[in-house]
Amino acid sequence: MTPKQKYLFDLRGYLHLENVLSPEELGNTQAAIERLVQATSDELPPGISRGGEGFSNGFSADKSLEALTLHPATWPIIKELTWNKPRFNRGSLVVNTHERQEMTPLHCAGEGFRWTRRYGVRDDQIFTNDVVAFFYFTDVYPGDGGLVVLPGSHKREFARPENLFFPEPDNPDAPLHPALVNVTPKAGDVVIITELLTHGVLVWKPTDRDRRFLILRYKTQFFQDERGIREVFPPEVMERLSPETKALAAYGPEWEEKDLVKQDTVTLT
Ligand SMILES: O=C(O)CCC(=O)C(=O)O
Ligand SMILES: [Fe+2]
Repeated sequence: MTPKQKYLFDLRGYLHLENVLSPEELGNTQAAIERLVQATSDELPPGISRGGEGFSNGFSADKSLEALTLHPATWPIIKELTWNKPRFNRGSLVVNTHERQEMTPLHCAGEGFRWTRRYGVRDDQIFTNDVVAFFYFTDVYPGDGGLVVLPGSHKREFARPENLFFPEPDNPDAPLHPALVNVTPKAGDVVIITELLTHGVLVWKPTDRDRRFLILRYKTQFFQDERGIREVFPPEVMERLSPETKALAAYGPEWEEKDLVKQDTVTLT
């Protein structure tokens, strides 16, 4: 990270990177997503299912999407934040439409299991064991809705008073609390957060456009959640992943560095 990125990520708990995808990357990923959206349930690649608002394991639908797990713009940041011990553990594709009328309430990692999810700084290095990269394929404009964050909340020390920020949770037209920021990425942008950051999702207002983005989640390679070590990708998904993605998704001990991490740029084979 540049000194400016480091300062802002530490201060606010998120980074908004603009124009990360090249026109070619954007075109290929948008086309792959459109194919998924148009597919009948029988036509979906094995291991991908429609659920909620999007596609579980959607990152594995096409190599253009899978390659984003190791994108040259985010890879150095993911490595840096996890102290060179990253493990990719989830990749859902979201298609957020006007049809869903309730907001996703503010939430963050660490509210229940406070001590397993960490954010901290030591020797000038930021560390977090819960990183999320949101890759956007459509534009978000102010007033559309979508992601809201509470900058700085990844360092909170007290429980958030209920209803402080959304006294009228069912009113989509209520003004946004001034402490909250509605992040408005454009197609090709990436937002990186530590999941320790308090965030939520406003109702998507446009009726003629949806919000399409990929959620790529990273932990440390030795992180175990409350349910212990689990294989997250079903075998039919694992089967079609490139060796580099499999290596990225692999567990490993705290004292070992993956070969992949030694590479500045990784190309899927
Ligand atoms: O829909 C969004 O922008 C955020 C979803 C979310 O809260 C998450 O993936 O952790
Ligand atoms: Fe979240």
